Amino acid sequence: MAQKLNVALIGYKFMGKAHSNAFRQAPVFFDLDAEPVMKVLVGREEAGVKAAAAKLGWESYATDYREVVSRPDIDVVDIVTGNTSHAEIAIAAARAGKHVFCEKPLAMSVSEAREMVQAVEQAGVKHCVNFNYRKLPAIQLAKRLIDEGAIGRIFHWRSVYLQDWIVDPDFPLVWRLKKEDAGSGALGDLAAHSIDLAHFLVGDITAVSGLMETFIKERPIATSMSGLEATASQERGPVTVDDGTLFLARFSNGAIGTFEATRFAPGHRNGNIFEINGSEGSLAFNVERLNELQFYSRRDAGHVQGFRTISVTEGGEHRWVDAWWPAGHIIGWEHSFTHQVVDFIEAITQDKPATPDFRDGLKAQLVLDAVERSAASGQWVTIG
Ligand code: SOE
Repeated sequence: MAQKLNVALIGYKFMGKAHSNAFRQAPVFFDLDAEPVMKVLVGREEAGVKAAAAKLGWESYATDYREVVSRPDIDVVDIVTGNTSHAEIAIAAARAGKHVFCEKPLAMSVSEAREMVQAVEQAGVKHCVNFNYRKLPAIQLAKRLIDEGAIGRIFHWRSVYLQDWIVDPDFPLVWRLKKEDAGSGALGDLAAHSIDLAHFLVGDITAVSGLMETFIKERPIATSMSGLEATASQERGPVTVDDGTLFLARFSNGAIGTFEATRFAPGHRNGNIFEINGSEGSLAFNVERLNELQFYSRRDAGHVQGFRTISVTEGGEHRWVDAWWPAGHIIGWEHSFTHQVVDFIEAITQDKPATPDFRDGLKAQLVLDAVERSAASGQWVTIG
């Protein structure tokens, strides 16, 4: 592994921890053509970024991303900042000739996402948006089964993405609940994942009819946030994003879909769940059981027909698992980030497109935008 790829990670909180872990694990478990070097961690607050760099294993830290993205020794810029700065940083990094890896949702708006696509394509750098659930072995198996025709012609996509971390009305008003900081709420944070999975597994979404609701209109203003925990002050402020969003969708191949995303589903911590029904069978998945894929085949003999649970842990059969543990020795949520890093490094070293890339990010952004417009107007919105 002669080649080295020096990485700069911009942002160091929840996602910073997940991405740092992925860069650390990737060369340990996978045989890569290039070694990612955790060169510099960037954050605006010096004490915080310094402590995070030491804890997460970065060689150094910096407080200004502008100086870092133009450094000649940096090859890859990974962006895990709040959504408002994705575009600015990604465009600066692309213009400086760096490969760009960015958290989801790609941008705050369709126009920002378009500018980002233009910048990376003009610069000729590799680009990737971290819709990490694609990088689970079960999702890759679902894709393979669909491509092999195992479920036939797809009729239905049915997804729910259920969380409950803000159901308490006194949960603080964190950045994720402010439109100016997050873009949208459950829609951009959660439904964006379902949209990307639907694009990957079913096909392009062409029209949507949406409904968005904010149940708790005001909350105590947050003073700090760590992961999905936060502390608050006495002062209150308005919630300006959706707490829950539902939408109907049409796909270009004739399939129809329903999507639900909410942070108000008590008991569901991270229920990224979907089912796909086709002429020959069905597939079902729940991220809280991410080592399993449910498959029903109409081709099975009648006396054994029923959903089967496939343990997606067989080396040689299921993607990426060879690199980890023997069959049945399950993997977790964080592994999807490592797989994304592995694929991104391969895209760079083998000069092939990364997946999902900024165009996929833009495609998801177009749907997010269409859902918001549809919810505001009460009309179906077509995606061009
Ligand atoms: C919080 O809602 C969150 O961490 C999202 O931001 C992630 O994208 C999702 O994968 C899990 O939940």
